[in-house]
Amino acid sequence: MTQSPKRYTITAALPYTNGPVHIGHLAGVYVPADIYARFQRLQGKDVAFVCGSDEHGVPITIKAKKEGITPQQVVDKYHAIIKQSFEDFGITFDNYSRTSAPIHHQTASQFFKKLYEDGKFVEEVTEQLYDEDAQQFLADRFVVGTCPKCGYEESYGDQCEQCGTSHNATDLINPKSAISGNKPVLKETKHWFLPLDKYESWLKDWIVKGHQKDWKTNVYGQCKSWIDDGLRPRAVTRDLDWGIPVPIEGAEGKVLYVWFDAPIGYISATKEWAEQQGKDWKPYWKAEDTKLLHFIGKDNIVFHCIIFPSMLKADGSYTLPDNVPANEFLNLEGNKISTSKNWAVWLHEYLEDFPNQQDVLRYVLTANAPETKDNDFTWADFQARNNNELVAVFGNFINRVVVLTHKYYNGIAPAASNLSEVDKETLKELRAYPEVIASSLERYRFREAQGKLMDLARLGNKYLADEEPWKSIKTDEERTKTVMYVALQIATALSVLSEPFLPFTSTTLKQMLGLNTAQQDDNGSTTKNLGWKDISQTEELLAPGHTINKAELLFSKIEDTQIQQQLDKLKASKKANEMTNATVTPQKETIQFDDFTKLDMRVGTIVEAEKMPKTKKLMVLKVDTGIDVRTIVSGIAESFTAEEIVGKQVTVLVNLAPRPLRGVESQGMILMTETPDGKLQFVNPDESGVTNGATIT
Ligand code: B3M
Ligand code: ZN
Repeated sequence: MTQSPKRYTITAALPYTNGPVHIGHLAGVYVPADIYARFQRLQGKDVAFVCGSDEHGVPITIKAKKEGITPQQVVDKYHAIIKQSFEDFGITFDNYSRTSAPIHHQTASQFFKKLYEDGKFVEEVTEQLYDEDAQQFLADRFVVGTCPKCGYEESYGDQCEQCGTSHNATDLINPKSAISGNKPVLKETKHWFLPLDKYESWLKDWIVKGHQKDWKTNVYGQCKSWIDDGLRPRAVTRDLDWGIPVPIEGAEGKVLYVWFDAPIGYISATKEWAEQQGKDWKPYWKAEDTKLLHFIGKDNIVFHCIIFPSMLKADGSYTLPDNVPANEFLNLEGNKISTSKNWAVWLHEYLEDFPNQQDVLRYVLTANAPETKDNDFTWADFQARNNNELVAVFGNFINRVVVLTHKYYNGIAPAASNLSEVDKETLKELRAYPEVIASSLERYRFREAQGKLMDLARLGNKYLADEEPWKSIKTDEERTKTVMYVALQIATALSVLSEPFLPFTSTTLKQMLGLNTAQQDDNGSTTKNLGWKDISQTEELLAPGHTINKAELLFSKIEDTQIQQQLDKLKASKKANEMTNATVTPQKETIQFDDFTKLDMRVGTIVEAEKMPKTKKLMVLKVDTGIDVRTIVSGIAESFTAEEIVGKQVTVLVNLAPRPLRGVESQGMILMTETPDGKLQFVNPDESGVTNGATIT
C-alpha cells in the first residue's frame, strides 16, 4: 500500500471455542491487535476491528465427545466465556461474532458457491483415511501421525503444530485414528480441492517479491519455504457432520473445511457490524485504500498468507492483506502452554486472583511478547515488572505529581514562570514521544513501543527527582510552580499515550487529572479532549488553573505470597495432569504359579539408613527381615532422606541372590512403586501391626 489508507480492517484469529482463552492467546494475538486498533483510532482513522468464535472443525466435536454434550452446547459454553474474557481485558473489537451465526453460514456458503460456479475448484474422488471401527473418515485432528516435513510424531491430519506446515491427512506417516487408536484404511470419497499449485506463481510475486521488506521475517520465511517446496491442491470440504454444509448438489453429508470457512468469518463479522452501524461493509474488504491486517499466531501463517489470500484471489473482488504480523509462541514457566494439560494461566482465573489488574498482564505480555521468537512467561518476571516498572516508575511518578499538586496548590494546576533550559529540553523531549511511539507501532513493534512509553514515564520520574520540588517549595515558590507545571504536562501526555497499552490505567489517569471533561483554564476557555497528535502539537496540555481530582494508586505491589500461590497452582495442575495421563506399562508375559511361589517376600523394618557417598540415588540400609538384619542397597536416595525412613516397615524380597553394588553386597530388594512425577513410594503393609518376617503371599 503506497498512499495512506482510508480505512483499516483489522482481524484477530478466531479462537476455537473448545476451551477458555489463556495468556498465550493474549500475548500472541489479541493484545497486539488491540494496541494497534486503539492506536489507529487515536489517529482518527476509520477502523473495523473484528473477531469471533471459531465454532466448527474437529476440535469442537472432540471436546463434545469428551464432555458428553453436543457441539452446539460446547460452542455456546465457550463462546460466552471467551467473549467475556475479551471484554474483561479491554480488547476493543468492533464486533466479536461467531461462525455458527446464520450470517456466517450464509457468507461462507455464498463464497464457496461463487468459486464453485466460477470453476475454481477441482472436484475429485480420492482415497482418504477411514476408521472402520468408528465408521468415520479421519481428517484434521481426527488423525495423528508423523509430519512428512519435520518428523514430528503428533502432527494433525491438516497441519503440523511443530513446523506449521499444512498438508493432507494422507501425507501423514504412520497415521493413527485419534478416535479408536487404530490404523486407518483408505476409502474413496469425493471432495472439492482448491488448486493452490495454480496460485504458486502469483504467490511468488505477491509474497516472495512483494512482501520481503515489510512482512516480519518469521512470517516471510515460513511463506517462502512453503512456496519453494511447491504448493499442492488442498481439499476444502470434509466428511463431517459438524460445520457448514457444502452448498451444492452431490455434497450431502459433507461440510466446508474449517480453515476454508473460518477466515471468511472475518468478512461475516464485518458485514454483521456494518449492518448494525448502518454502514456498507464492502469498502472494508473490497477497496484499494483499505489496509487489511491479520493478527495471528505463527501456527496460522499458512492459512492467512497462502490459503485465504488464494481464496480471495480466486474470487477476484477482495482486498488482499497488507500485512500479517504473526507472533511466535509464549511458553509458561519454561513449558509449552497446553489446554489439554491445563498448563496455562486462564484469563478468567487470572482476574479472580488479580482483580482489576488487567493492565498489569497486558503490560507484562507486551513487554515479553514473542514477536520474533518464542518467549517465556514467568510469575517472577510478572511480579518484577509490576513492582519495578509499573509501581516504581509509572505509578510513583503520577502519584507524586498528583499528591504534590494537591499539597502545594489544592489540586489547582500552577502556572510556570521562567522555564529553565532543563524545563525546555524536557518539554521538547515530551513532544517527540507521539511520533517515537507511533513509529514503532506502525511497524508492529509493540514491545519497543511500550518501552518508549515507559521511557516517557522515566523522563518524568527523573525530572522530579532532579528538580526536587519538595525541597524548592521551602525556598523558591515560583520555581516549584514551574516544576509542577512541567510535571503535569508529562503526566497528561502519559494519560493519552498510554491508552493503547494500559487502557484501564489511561482512563483512571485521565479521570484523576480531570481530563475526561473539557478543561476550564484561568481565562475560562475550555480545551477539547486531547488526541494523540495534540501531545506534540499543543503548547499547553494541562492549563494553569485547571483543577485535578484526588490521587489514587494506579498500581499496587505484588507480594511473594501471591506469586507462590500461582506457582503452587501450576504445580498442582501438573501433578493432576500426570495422574490422569499416566501411561500404564503393559503387562509382562504370563508366568506359572510355581514361578510365583519361588519368590520369598517378607515384611521388614529399616533399622539403619545411610546415603552411599559419591552416588545420587543409592542408599545403604540395614533391614530387620524377622529372619536376620541384613544389608540392602536401594536406589531411593532422591526420594527420601535417611532420617525419614528409619523405622519404616517395608516389603522385602529376601531370596534374591546377593549382588555387589558399588562395592557393597546387597542381600535382597525393597519393593517400591513410583508416582507419575517420578517420586518413589514404599509398598508396605498398612498400620495393622504386622511383624517383621511375616510372609507375603
Ligand atoms: N481457530 C485458531 C487456532 O488455530 C484458529 C484460528 C482461525 S482464524 C480464521 O488455534
Ligand atoms: Zn512438521
